[in-house]
Amino acid sequence: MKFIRPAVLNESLFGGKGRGYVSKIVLFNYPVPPGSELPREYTEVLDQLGAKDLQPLPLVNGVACSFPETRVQAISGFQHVFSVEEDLIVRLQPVVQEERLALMKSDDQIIPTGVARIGAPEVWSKWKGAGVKVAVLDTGIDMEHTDLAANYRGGINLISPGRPPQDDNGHGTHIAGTIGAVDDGKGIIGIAPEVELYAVKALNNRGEGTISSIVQALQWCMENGMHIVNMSIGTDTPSTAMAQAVRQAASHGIVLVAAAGNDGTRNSVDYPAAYPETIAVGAIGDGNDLAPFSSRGPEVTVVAPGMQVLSTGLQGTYRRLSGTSMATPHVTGTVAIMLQAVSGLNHSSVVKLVQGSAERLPNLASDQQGAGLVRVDRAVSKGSTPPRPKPAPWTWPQPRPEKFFEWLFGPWFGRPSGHGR
Ligand SMILES: [Ca+2]
Repeated sequence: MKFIRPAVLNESLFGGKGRGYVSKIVLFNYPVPPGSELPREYTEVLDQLGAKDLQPLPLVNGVACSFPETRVQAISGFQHVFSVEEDLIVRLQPVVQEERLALMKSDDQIIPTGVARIGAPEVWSKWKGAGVKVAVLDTGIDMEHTDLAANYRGGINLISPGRPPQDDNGHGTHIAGTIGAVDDGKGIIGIAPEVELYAVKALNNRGEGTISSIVQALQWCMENGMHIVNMSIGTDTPSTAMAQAVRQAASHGIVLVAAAGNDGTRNSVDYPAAYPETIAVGAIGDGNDLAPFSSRGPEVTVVAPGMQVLSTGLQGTYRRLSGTSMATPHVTGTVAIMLQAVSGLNHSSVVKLVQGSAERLPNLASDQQGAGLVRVDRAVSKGSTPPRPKPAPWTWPQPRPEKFFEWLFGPWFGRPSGHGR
């Protein structure tokens, strides 16, 4: 289970909203304007029902709030209300810690095996992701880590508003390292070592956030011009609010990359990965076999290395973690390189290029691997090849009518023989 009933959760998560209250997301039929003011028709409805802790969610024409449990049934009967859902908990995809700390030599830089496996070193002479903005929607980023600081550009903390989005869990920092650890001759190197990293902290120190914090995170990404959002998070319950937020972000041109999930069974791809607008990423091991925990289903877009992935940890450390969470940033880094290297890409052509350049693995079914193993080297060369001009379709010669007989019988009647006499 990846969620708990919010009545219990919100008390533990955000300091308590009072007993007998439940957290809901109410979506309206008409827009909720940006800013803190809600239209009067909406506040009247919410006031009548005793709602409190209102948080507007303009991206989805909604509001997150808590209601007295006794009144909650009445909401959906009101005019203007499109839908009501629980503000469920969304978690980071659980990880398996293989080894607490990886010991690193101080004068050597390691290329993690997954980074090498997808062909990143082959493109670094030309492309390192410069100018591409990547949001890590997660527990934050350790912005002081020596392998990340140079690429860190800012972010937002939705758990403790006003405070920097410093990672207090370690999950987001590990993901940031795979995407964009710097090429400084020390530690590790990420797939796109000159990318611009942004921390969008929507999960607390236990790796828990809510649907409403994910919606707010995506809104921030749209307002701040992010090109790609890495979402190594999930829930097994669909949400109208999250689906709408994902659709809005994608139609805005943002590429969303999400972890398929760690349930390891058939038809178990989590949301948001299961939404058609996201690139859903499964995990393989060091060989070409599927990681046993990797969720399967028709929604899987591609796979990437996700076992014992070496990357950055808190307080300047390095550690190895396993999970589809760790596979996902391999695809995010790949998309960052693609956006720098291949001109004229839009949301749908990015997804097609990721699929079209993937390496199909011989022993895996398509619900396990999608289009195959993501390959940044192939994506870049396939994407940069100018399209071959199409041969003109062959047609019958069209003689003018007065020349028809000459054209038809010319070889036999009256046409100069053309042999130079
Ligand atoms: Ca480094």
